Amino acid sequence: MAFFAKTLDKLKGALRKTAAVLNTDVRTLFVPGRQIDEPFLGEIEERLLQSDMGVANVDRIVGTIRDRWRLGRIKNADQAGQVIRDQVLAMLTAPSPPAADGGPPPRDGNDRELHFAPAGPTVILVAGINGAGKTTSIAKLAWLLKNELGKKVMVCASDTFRAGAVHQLGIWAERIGVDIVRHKQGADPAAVAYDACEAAKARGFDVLIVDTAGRLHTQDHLMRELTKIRDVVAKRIPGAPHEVLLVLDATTGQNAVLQAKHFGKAIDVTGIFLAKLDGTAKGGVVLSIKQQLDIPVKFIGLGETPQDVESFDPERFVEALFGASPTSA
Ligand SMILES: Nc1nc2c(ncn2[C@@H]2O[C@H](COP(=O)(O)OP(=O)(O)O)[C@@H](O)[C@H]2O)c(=O)[nH]1
Ligand SMILES: [Mg+2]
Repeated sequence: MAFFAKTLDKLKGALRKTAAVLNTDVRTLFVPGRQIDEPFLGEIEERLLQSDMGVANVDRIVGTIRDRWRLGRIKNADQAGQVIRDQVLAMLTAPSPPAADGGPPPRDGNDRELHFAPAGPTVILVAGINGAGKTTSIAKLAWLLKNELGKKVMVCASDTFRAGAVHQLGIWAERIGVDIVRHKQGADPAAVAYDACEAAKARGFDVLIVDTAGRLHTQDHLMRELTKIRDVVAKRIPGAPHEVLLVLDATTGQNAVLQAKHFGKAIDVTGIFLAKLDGTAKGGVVLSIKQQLDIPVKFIGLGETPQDVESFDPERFVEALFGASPTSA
């Protein structure tokens, strides 16, 4: 299926702060010829923790380096760097654990595809907390689907809560050249979604992307509102919503992981749009998401314009962070 990518330099630029923590700064430990010792392992551990990849992942990586060092299989800092790189890639692509009854995993954390309806409009429901980057990420998706896949895209302004939200989506829709269904601020968000579904069907749209108000999992009435929107689209369009994308703000690191846990309990999240990966040193959070939630990260946001987006690809991610594998060079 479609895979969207910018140049590797663009991705590298966006990830440079995370890379600085994970790699460049680690590299400063990597004085040529520096040998591995316990203080070195301590410094590595601290760096990795700073990237917000999560304690369990850090323990595993540092543990692997320590084991190989004690066995005499690796000796110097460069070899340790190679282990970090390989471990990060292995963790990001690890198969999902099987279900308790031995069946297939309930969700495939490596399924990074965007799933389309076999016929009729595909509905993508977008959720997240205030300011996570939902509306901007919708602009990105609309841009990609229209320009890269030639889809007929409609957006739905179901964030009727925040002042200016309908207007903000309207501006993006106009700039990108996609249709929008909107009511006034304060309108019932499910009613807007209802109208959007009818319009998308009647007018033969390929994709309908539904913006929603920011909410916290603790706001029961707002979580119910979200499930109401989901139920409305499910009744109007078979199989909808085909994707429920949770937008997370990468700059919030471990907090983003917590939010995802809570949202995941309230609504069946099919994928994560990890926004604001540019300009944060907490890019290691993709590892936490993988390890703690196993919800696939499908897209990453790399800036504020609709073009600043790409599909998440673990190999590209690792290459952007650590450079090409020295063994393959
Ligand atoms: N640097 C950067 N900023 C982003 C990204 N995505 C969203 N933003 C900014 O985050 C802020 C909140 O975005 P918005 O889409 O309004 O969030 P919403 O409340 O979840 O709809 C805005 O200033 C956006 O420009 C991203 O990928 N990178
Ligand atoms: Mg918004």
